[in-house]
Amino acid sequence: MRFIHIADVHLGAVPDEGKPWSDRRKQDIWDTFAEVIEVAETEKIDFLFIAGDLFQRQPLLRELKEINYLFRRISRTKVVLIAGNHDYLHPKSYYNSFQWEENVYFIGSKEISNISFEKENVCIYGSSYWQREIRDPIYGQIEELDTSKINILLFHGGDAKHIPCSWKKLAEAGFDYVASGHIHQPGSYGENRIVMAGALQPIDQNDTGQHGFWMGDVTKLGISVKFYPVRKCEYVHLPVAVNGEMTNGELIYKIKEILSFAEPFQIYKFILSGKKNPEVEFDIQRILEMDQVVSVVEDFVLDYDFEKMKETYHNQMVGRFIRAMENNPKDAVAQKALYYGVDALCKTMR
Ligand SMILES: [Mn+2]
Repeated sequence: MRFIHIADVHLGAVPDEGKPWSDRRKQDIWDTFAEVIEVAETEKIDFLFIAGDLFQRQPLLRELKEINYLFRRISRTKVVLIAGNHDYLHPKSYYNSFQWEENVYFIGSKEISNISFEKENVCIYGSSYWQREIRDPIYGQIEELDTSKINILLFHGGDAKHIPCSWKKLAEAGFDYVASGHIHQPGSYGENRIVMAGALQPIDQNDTGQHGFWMGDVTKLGISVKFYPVRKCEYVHLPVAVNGEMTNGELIYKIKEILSFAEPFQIYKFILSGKKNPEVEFDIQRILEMDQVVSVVEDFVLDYDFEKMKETYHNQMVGRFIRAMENNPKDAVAQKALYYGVDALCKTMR
């Protein structure tokens, strides 16, 4: 049985709001979903699994109609989906009353239930969110499986507030494939029997690395499944070393040079670390206005000459503070406290 597995599409999300590329990213999310639908058609896929959070929030009726139209285009493919914590089954959710195409199977039960497909000898288990958080694990709910069938579980969660689970325990439950969602980084466990799809496209700047969909083949003899990246956008977190000699112009030059080698689909978060001369002002706003820069983290300390300051400000607060801090253990926390303290005191003197 051939399948495609996606999760966390988050249709309706507006990534990097306020940035010039935000609208394009919003549209990319819809376009990528439509592209997956086309792949399902050309690859003659039997099952499309959507493991929760298809929508960023409660879906609008017209949005459900849009995706139902896409599902109609792949009438040979059976679409099985569950609601996640973002698009959970609120009492007023349009999910509750929507008339899906015949090839669409929405598993809306609170507890784990299953749908059997006799012809394909497949049994698909799953449950939906009825609220934003579920703190109970699911193991007690999984009944004994009919091992003559290909058993599949659609699962959304994996952190403390969203159905906590251990992959090891889940692997022991005996499913031929567990199609998971919620964690936005893709990954697999237990010889690909358990796959976390990852967000189809990154939803915010913390969704670093590659994103895409999984396509595979599962039989009673085993599973083969592969990740297919869709490279419309990739967030990169890049540390940039600064030092006490560095001027603002040098930093700007360095950032521009990095960006000149960037792939067009990359968006950067720069983490400035190291030491900065207290006299130098970095123009962070200018960096933030560059193309392909979403944020800048100032993670450096100011480069003070503490020995010299001890002498110069011997009888003043700064001098006394530096001497007092010398009694602390020489660890990273004490170092930071020293820098922050001196910095605060120097600001009052300027
Ligand atoms: Mn989720």
